[in-house]
Amino acid sequence: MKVAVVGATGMVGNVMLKVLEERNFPLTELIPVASERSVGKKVKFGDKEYEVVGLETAVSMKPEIALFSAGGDTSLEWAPKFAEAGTTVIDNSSAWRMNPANKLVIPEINANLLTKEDKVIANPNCSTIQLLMALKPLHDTYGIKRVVVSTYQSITGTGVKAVRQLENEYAGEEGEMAYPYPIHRNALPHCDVFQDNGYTKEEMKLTNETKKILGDDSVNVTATAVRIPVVGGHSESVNIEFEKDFDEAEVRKLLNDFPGLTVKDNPAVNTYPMPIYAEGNDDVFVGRIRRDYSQPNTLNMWIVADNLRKGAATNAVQIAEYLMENNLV
Ligand code: A2P
Ligand code: 11C
Repeated sequence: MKVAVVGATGMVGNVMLKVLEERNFPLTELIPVASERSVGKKVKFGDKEYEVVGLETAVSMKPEIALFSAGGDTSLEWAPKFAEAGTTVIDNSSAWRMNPANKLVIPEINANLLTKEDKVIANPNCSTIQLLMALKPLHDTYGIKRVVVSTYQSITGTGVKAVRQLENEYAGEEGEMAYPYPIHRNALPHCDVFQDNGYTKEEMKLTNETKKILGDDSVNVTATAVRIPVVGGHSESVNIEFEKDFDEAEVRKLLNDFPGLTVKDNPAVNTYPMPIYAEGNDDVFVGRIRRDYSQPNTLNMWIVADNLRKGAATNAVQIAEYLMENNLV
């Protein structure tokens, strides 16, 4: 299988290469792709080095699969060109996610929707993926009415520029700003851009992508997305109101039995998920599971995942694996 990684020199692209290697993805050829600035640079993969090529060259090499993480504009312009050449694109940007013609896929939840005709497949937003991994088994059992989620998001979600901003501020040095305010010793209730309705685009991704992935417009999500000076993962405080009442022990079992989810929850010994432990893991971690006594049929929990892994690279590679295993490319 010939695979292109578009954005191979970036934060997510780097992790895509690592995940492809770790999971022994059956590559016959790797095509690392980046902007013209990076053409000719070398990228290490296994014990080999590969030369970065530009987009035009990559299309002409006709890879079977292209994993894209080079921003929405690059995806909008180039995903159709790859698709036209017969390549199946798995796109990590927000460009195609809400387009009715494109599938929005978390393999554990809805990979069964994929067909050979899907040439541009969207990878959901990182904060949506980890939320939905925990919501899905509970929605199937108790029916979700409403979710209130507050996120605590890693600066790595913004990219290399944000990591540099924090490093500069930590060192007391001046530098380029990724955010409108300092991020060191701060919390910004602001991820992605503000929309006319007063919510940020990141918050609306949580609302809209959830309905599409669950295939259920009746699930209401309201979100506040916050950037904090953390690397390693996104955390989410989640309050869920169900149609039916639940049993707490059953909730834990449903979560633990769901592939890719790990329950880490033992307050007696201070066990709960945290980004420093989620970092580098492909699983989504759930803890602080407890009934909300302020209203019926309502649960609180805390969800943490490495946003560059299950939130981006791992989910994309899992989609590629599914396509391959089911002869869809
Ligand atoms: P480059 O390193 O050449 O700029 P991040 O999100 O970490 O900033 O990474 C973005 C990734 O997307 C990088 O690999 C970057 O390549 C790539 N990229 C950005 N703009 C383009 C473009 N116009 N064409 C191709 N790749 C791009
Ligand atoms: C963040 N979720 O942490 C973003 C990063 O829509 O794919 C990815 C943005 C997106 O800010």
